[in-house]
Amino acid sequence: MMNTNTYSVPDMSCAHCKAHIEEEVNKLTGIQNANANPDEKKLTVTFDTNEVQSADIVNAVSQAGYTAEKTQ
Ligand SMILES: [Cu+2]
Repeated sequence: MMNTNTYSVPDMSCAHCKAHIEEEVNKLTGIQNANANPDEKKLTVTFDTNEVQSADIVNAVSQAGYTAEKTQ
C-alpha cells in the first residue's frame, strides 16, 4: 500500500541539505517520491509500506546527518 508521510526536519536549512536528505531517502527500496523543503523544514515522502517503513525513512535522514520527526 502506498502511504505519504510528512516529517519535520528542523536542522535542514538550504538546498544542500535538501539534496543530501533526498539522496539518502531515495536509496531505500520502496520510495516513490521524496521531497524536502528547506524553507518549511519539512520532508514529504510517498512510499510502499510493503517495502519500507517510516522508521527506515527516519533512519535514512539520520544517516544524512539530520533529525526527522513524523508529523503526519
Ligand atoms: Cu544546508
